[in-house]
Amino acid sequence: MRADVDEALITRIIVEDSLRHLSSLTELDVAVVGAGPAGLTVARLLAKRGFKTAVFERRLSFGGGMGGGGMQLPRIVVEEEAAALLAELGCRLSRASNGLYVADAAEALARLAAGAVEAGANILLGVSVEDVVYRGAPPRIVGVVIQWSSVQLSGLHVDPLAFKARATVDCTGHEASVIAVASRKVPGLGVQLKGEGAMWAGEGERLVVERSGRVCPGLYAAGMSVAALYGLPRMGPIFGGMLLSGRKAAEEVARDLAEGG
Ligand code: 48F
Repeated sequence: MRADVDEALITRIIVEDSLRHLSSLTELDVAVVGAGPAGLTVARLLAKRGFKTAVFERRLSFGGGMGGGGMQLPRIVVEEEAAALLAELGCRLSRASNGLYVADAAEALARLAAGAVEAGANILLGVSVEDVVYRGAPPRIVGVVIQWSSVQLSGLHVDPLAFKARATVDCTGHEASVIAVASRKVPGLGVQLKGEGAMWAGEGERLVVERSGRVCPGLYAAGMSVAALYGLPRMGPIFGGMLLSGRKAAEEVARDLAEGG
């Protein structure tokens, strides 16, 4: 190990490379907000199709609610159709019963994150989306306003930066925080956030997939933000709906972008 590594050089490498990287992302095809199971799936599938994709994640870690398994028991459950999505990433699953499969929560989120990165998605950790960028009447969402999460937590007033995107996908889970801010600050979108319903796992899984996709021009939803938007039942620690919702939203985004939307 070399003992003469220069501190200023380390700083310069980090600053120059980070700025180059961030500059290259200011005009995206797809901005995914939230690196939970839905967001990582959306990002992987769209990056794989060649769309320039970035994921903005408020925390310094991947996985959203997946790491917590079921009340911190380190297992998640998925239905057969979604098990295939994890299996294609190399995730080990065991058949349980009634068409359900069980996987290790940490392994599942690690595979989802690695899959997104390998597909070419850029994941930015510690970055919160606090607002949207819009244009026109009727309005269209054309990007996200971001801030370091640490600055948000500090309470300091620091003006944020904006990244443009042809499509923004709210994958922020139970909060639906992008949809919440868009509905509040751009009333012309006509979007109303209902808040998620109480638990009914099977119905929640079915409906969350069915309703995933376009919310209004430029804005899409996947995962629990769909349940929050439309008042659908929650489903707890079964994650197949999150993966299949991500796939459905990715397909809609890809179709709209291919049509020039
Ligand atoms: O909560 P989360 O895992 O959402 P999801 O992908 O999956 C939901 C399940 O985990 C579970 C469930 C169903 O099985 O009920 O809860 O829909 O991941 C959401 C991620 O978004 C981040 C948050 O830190 C989390 O990692 N996030 C939330 N708001 C913002 C954000 C924001 N404004 N900016 C950036 N990241």
